[in-house]
This record gives sequence, structure tokens and C-alpha cells, in this order.
Amino acid sequence: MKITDAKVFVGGPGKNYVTLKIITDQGIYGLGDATLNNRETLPAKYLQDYLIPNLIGMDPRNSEDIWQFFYRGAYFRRGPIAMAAFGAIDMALWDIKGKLANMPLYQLFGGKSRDGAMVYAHATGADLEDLMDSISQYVEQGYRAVRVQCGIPGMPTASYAVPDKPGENEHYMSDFSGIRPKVEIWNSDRYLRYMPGALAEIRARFGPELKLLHDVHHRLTPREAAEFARAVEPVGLYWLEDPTPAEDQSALKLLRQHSTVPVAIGEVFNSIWECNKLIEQELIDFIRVAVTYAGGITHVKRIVDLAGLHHVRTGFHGAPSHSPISMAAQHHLNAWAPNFGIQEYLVLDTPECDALFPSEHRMKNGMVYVSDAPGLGVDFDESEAQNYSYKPGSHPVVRLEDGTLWDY
Ligand code: CS2
Ligand code: MG
Repeated sequence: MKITDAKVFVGGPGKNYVTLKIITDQGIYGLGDATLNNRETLPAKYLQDYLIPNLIGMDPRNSEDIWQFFYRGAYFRRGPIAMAAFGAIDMALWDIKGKLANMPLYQLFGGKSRDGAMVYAHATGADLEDLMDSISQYVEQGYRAVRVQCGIPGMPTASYAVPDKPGENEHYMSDFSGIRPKVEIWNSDRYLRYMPGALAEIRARFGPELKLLHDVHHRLTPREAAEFARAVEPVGLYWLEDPTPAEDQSALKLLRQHSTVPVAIGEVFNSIWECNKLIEQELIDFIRVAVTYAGGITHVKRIVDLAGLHHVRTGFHGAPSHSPISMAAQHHLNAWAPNFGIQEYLVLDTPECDALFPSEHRMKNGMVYVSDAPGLGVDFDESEAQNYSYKPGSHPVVRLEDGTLWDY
């Protein structure tokens, strides 16, 4: 069996999804997602210029050797661009493998460990009351877990993932108004004074059963993160996400000494070498990697297995920048993983997205039910794809009030 061709498409409804299609001499094809939010053209170019010319003629069944060939063979390896590109190839090869075996991928991993996988929604508000309305809407839709973010009084601009005005639905993933990022102003003192009380009010309003998550988005120092974690302890958070900048694997030691709040980290990691100490030293409770830019199923499965040895559960990244292809790969891992925790689910389930990526994976009452179709169980409509093209977008950058650049 041989790979005869591979194509890359960039574009989609409201997002620049990077979709890879690998075609074989037996009429079977596989799909992969290499979307690196706001840097989408780079993994696409890496695939087109370096990886695809090598891929043609390879036997798609040897997904492990192909992964090693690209990773070890790159010499300058790792990094989000390369790992997103390898990840897309890897997903597509697993898709082909599943189709050859006529089995859904979760069967190849070891079968189902659960019927449905719990997901969380992203509730957001310009202020606390606006956030309460957003949470209520998700509770009414049947979600059992909600991540909660709101504006901070006195903060000069809106903060991470919150709208400027109540009632606005903030599309915080990409600003398509131009390539130069908007600036958000941040003040950790105001956040530390306000947010613990706001979280306590949310808990009081919604009662003990609703799982509450909160994302700090890398903005606190280790000492501040420890103070915050201790202050929110009575709220009983399901998780506290990215309390400190994620590259420092020792930063969470102080937090651990002062609090038992569950910590989730890893959406920016692209290899096991960025989280092995965090996992082995049991400094985290949830690992947030995504198959999209952490090297695909082959590499993420290794991370999941290491995590399982250390009581660390999965909480894969599922921001709207992931296409339904990588989300499908995660649905299969979530169905199988003995140490599954929760799945972020912010996919834009619009009719346009469903037309571009037809699939039988289903979300109901805050749970995802994996498809039984062979392979990934998601397709890609190339004629629909002709309606879309690349649009440059950016994340905001964050500065302190005196102008100092901070973590977004
Ligand atoms: C966020 C992300 O979903 C999350 O947890 O932290 O949305 C993050 O801001 C984006 O992925 C950046 O592209
Ligand atoms: Mg996050």
C-alpha cells in the first residue's frame, strides 16, 4: 500500500482550518488537522514544502515509523509549527488504519472505557451578572461543567476571553481586523482582589453540583498563583487552568505547597518533554495537550499513558480553532483513555461547519458520544472548501498599565 498524493486546504467558516488529505493507491484517504491558531499558513507551508514530498510513496500503515522519520529526521525538531504538521499526518494515517480495519479508532486503542465523555462549555461575561446569565444558559442546555470568565471592575480593558459590553458574544479566538494585535491592559492586583469573591458568588448561586473551571491564561507569578489558589480553595473548583506561564515546569511547586486546588495546564505544549516533570512530580491534575499541535495521536497517547501512571487525567484543549477532524481524534481518545477527565468543547457547531466536515459524533446534555464509523468518523467536503480562503487574524497582546508587555 502506498501514499500517492496529499493536499492541504486552508480556510473555513469564521476560522482558518488547516486540513490535510492523504490519498492512497487503494482509494482510501485519511484526514488530519494542522490548525495553529493565528499562524495557520506556517504548518501548511511546512507540510507542502517538506513533509508531503517525502510522504509520497510511503506505506501509510507504518504510522509509527513515519512519525519517527519526520520527528527525528527533522534535526531541528519540536515546536508548534512542526508538531502541528506531524500531528496532521499522524491523524490522517490513523484514519486510514481505522478505515482499513473497518473499525472506529477507539477500538484500535483498546475499546470504550465509557459511554459518553463529559465536556465543558465556556461561559463569559463583561461583568459578573452577565457571566451568571451565560452560565444559566449552559446549565439549561444540560452542561454539567462550565468554565467561567468575567470582566474585572476597574480593569482598563476587557481581559482574556470576555466581551467589552454585557450581552455581547465575544469571539475571542481571532481578531480578523488586521495582522497587528489589539492591546489588552492587565492588572494582577485587581484580579487577585476581585476574582476569588466572584467565584464564591457563582458557587453560591449555582450550588455544589455544577463543575466550575477557571482559566488564568498564564498571567500570575508563582507566588501570586499560590495566593490565588489558596483564596479560591473554598469554591471547590474542578480545575484552575494555566495559573502561571506554562514553560516553567517548577512554577507550580509553590502553589502545591499552599493549596489542593486541582491544576490544569498544557494547551501550549507540543511534546512530552514540556510536561514530563510536571507529570512525574505530580504538580498537575489535568494535562491539556491537543492532538493538533502535540504531534498527533501517536505522541499524545504517550503523554496520556505517562499521565495515567501519576494520577493525572486528561482535559484536552478544544478551543474553536480545532477543526472537527482533531476534535474527532480526541473523541476517540476520550472514549478509550482510562484516565480521561473532561474535554473542552468550544467547537462552532454551525450548519456551515457541519457541511464542510460531516460527522456522526454527537453532543448531548454536555456529553460527547463518539461515532462508530471506521477511522476518525469525520469527512471533509472539498467542494464546500472552495467557498473559503485564508484571512489573516491575531490574538491580542497584553500590557501592564505602565506599558510592560505581559503574557496573553
Ligand atoms: C484558551 C484558548 O480555550 C482555552 O483554554 O486558553 O482559547 C487560547 O486562548 C487559544 O487557544 C489561543 O489560540
Ligand atoms: Mg486555556
